[in-house]
Amino acid sequence: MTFSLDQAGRQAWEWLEAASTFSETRDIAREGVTRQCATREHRDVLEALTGWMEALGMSVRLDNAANLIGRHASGTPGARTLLVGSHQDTVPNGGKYDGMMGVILPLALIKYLQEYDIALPFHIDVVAFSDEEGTRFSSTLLGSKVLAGTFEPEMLKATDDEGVTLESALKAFGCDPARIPEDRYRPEEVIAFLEAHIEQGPQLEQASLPVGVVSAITGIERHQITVRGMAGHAGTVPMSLRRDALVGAAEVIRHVDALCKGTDDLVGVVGKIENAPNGVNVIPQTTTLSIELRSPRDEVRRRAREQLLEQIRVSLEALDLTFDHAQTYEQSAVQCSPWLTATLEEAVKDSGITPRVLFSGAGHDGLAMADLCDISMLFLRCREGVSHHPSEAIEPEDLTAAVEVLAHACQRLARRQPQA
Ligand code: HGY
Ligand code: MN
Ligand code: MN
Repeated sequence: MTFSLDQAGRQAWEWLEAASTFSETRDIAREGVTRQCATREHRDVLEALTGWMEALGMSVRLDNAANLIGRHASGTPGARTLLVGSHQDTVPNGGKYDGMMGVILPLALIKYLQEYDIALPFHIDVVAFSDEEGTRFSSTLLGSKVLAGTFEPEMLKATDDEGVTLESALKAFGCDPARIPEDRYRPEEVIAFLEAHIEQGPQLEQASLPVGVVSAITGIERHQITVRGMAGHAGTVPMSLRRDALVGAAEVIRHVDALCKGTDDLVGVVGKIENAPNGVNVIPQTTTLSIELRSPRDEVRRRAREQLLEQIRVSLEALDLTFDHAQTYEQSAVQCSPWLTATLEEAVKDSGITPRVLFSGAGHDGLAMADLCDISMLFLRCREGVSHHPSEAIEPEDLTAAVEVLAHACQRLARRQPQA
């Protein structure tokens, strides 16, 4: 009984359904999936992945940043490695496919390659990165930075909402964070990094295409602003004397929205806000909010940052409010490698699909992996472009198409390898 591409697609679907059950939230349909770095849910999903990988004859290891790495070994002496994979973690109440689909699809591919005795002159390492979203520890791209050798040790001091440090969480997970530097890959051993991921946008669905190929990944920066005013009795302080931090925060939010709506190639959001003392009858004293700016052009994003900070300063001064500002993250935009993107385009054509090249407004592990090796991405259509939401959905048959494209891509990569 052969294992057809359709069966590979169905196998991926079943594995994804099973993986989605490892979630803090129980009612997945209504609440989505919540699985954060170095948690019980993370451990449980790695246990399942390990079982599926070992059943495929893969060797499996956990590195010191809780990345799970399964190797489909090549018999070619001195073989280099094709890295594939994505992140196991989700945003709170996220979808079933953002991240995990990029881990599962390569497993279905490997099962298909084995069934048809398609031997490759390179190893395939499938990686479930421990943390990409950075939800628990504000440690965006933690897992991929470790493999790329760009992990900053001070990240280990980051704490979650309960004050648990990343370092202690990794130790409790069975890792030795002090040895993280040993987990980097050496550039000379790696052919490239390929990530399959849902588009998280509407273009492929609008074009009625199951897959697309990525040309570049957006640059991202994040800031934290704390607006400081003066708490007081909401009934007795005259309006003209109030120093209301939340009114100041409203000005910040308005500036972010107006600037991004008025600037091409720029998007932004105030995603998190904390207000204190947050009493129904108390004038707010401090309001802390996150600001995120994204652009495919770093100079646009940086110019917008300067404009925004000046607008915030002027507005808060006029309200007799002070503020603290810290930039908490910056990641430059990354171009995918043209040769690898072209290889994926050819593989899409080999699969009988019209190639579509698109830009990613979402960040991905490729942003970090680009410091190690050439990268590119295969996007899959997602329903109405919805992501970071419980209703994130894909078409099962698109998994079949993606396995076929990845199989053609591997065979094209094999033909490119120098003969041993
Ligand atoms: O934020 C992003 O774009 C990604 O989902 N981490
Ligand atoms: Mn995401
Ligand atoms: Mn993602």
